[in-house]
Amino acid sequence: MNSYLDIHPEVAEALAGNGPVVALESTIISHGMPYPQNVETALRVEQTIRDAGAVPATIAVIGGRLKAGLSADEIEYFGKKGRRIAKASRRDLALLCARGEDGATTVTTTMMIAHMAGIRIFATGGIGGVHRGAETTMDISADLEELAQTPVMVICAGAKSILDLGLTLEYLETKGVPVLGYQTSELPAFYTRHSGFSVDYRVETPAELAKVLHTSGQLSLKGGILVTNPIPEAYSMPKEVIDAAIDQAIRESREQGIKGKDTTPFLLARVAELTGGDSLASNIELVLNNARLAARTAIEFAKY
Ligand code: PSU
Ligand code: MN
Repeated sequence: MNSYLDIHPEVAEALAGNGPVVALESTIISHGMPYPQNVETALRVEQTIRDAGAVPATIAVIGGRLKAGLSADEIEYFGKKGRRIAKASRRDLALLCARGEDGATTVTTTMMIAHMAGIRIFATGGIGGVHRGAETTMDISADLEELAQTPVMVICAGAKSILDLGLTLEYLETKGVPVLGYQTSELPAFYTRHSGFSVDYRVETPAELAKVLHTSGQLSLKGGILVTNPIPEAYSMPKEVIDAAIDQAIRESREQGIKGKDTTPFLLARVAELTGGDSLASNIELVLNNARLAARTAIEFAKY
């Protein structure tokens, strides 16, 4: 086993007994939501997974160690430090470990560390993708490359339209990543249930998701599987409101010359500010919803 990896005892015990485990990312805590809602949400997400009968493993880099499973104090630390913690993508891991530094794991690095630990299912809010204007900026999230090469099922609420959803789907197709819709044929767009784009396959139950993941392993396919789970109707936001905020945030990011790894956190924070507390409440609910589906899927997967 990787000598930089620390698996939390509760997680290690579950994995040793082939029990259900769900990985969670830490960038959503440090960069995705404001303090203290980020810490409250991270702890509620863990509790939701436990209540459903699975074990949560929040993933992060702390002092150069790759952590699969955090204590409540470590989650508090990430939430309080917020955007002062480095956002860690694939290119950053060796540097952070060599220097003994902290890093908040994105979808990319959470998938990597989950895979090192032997965790197959990961719940989050939204993934990175092909940004609008990528035909000139070439801003394409490393998340898509990781989905192409790491065999973890990522359960999200689709992608925000800060991205070009059509190009994101094209990229995933090129890379051989199946995009599944949970009880929907339409790709959900994070705050809203609708995007106008189709998913590759509609799946009805956690048992079916688990079977697809198991089968992918049986076939020795190297990549991941993307599951898109629409936000519950009661918490979804009016499309016009969210679209207007996203358009304004993108305009401001261009005016201010925001680039590279700062783009996504800038847009997320600005959209949240422009839409007030509404988008934060929706964001929290969709993450809880994804955690529940991931826990139920992990329980089905543990039967294989
Ligand atoms: N999209 C969201 N919420 C998030 C992220 C994206 O709706 O919190 C975070 C995730 O950690 C994701 C990362 O992996 O941003 C993508 O960043 P980039 O676009 O720089 O690859
Ligand atoms: Mn980028």
